[in-house]
Amino acid sequence: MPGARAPGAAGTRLRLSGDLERAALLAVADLREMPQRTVEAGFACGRLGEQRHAYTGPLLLDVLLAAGPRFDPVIGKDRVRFLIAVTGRDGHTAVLSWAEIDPRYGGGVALLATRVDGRDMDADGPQLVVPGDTAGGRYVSRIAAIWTGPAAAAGAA
Ligand SMILES: Nc1nc2c(c(=O)[nH]1)N[C@H]1C(S)=C(S)[C@@H](COP(=O)(O)O)O[C@H]1N2
Ligand SMILES: [Mo]
Repeated sequence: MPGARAPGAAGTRLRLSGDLERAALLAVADLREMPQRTVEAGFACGRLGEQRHAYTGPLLLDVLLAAGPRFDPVIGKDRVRFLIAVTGRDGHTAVLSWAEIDPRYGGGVALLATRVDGRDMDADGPQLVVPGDTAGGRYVSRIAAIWTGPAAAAGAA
């Protein structure tokens, strides 16, 4: 999956790292090869007013599972240690928990959008879309990096 893209796409690849079997550099085109979901979602934005768009992309959960998170797949509670941090090119970072998007726990939807209202985002990089959020803070645009790993790696006991 990583490494196959044209040189022009290199600048918009996101770095997927953390406690994973297969860390990856992913272009928007790589994300588009995964099963896509379209959701309508919106958030209140101080600067732009109410935003509402149709976002298309793979589930964040599927992207992370494809990278092989190193929790015990059999012991269901082992995964609740995991955090997910999504960072934009400008450094803006939003955190989710693994349980929040795992169907056995919160089951929330989170997408890595590759299209907004039908427009490809290859040049900008993907955007995190959390349809359950009514505020804009976690709709991280121009994603540069995603890290997932246990809370202990982030300094928690
Ligand atoms: N990369 C990045 N994405 C971001 C933000 C940001 O500062 N950086 N701000 C968030 C917030 S708070 C809102 S309301 C929306 C719209 O913010 P904007 O004014 O930066 O477009 O983008 C979200 N995504
Ligand atoms: Mo915002």
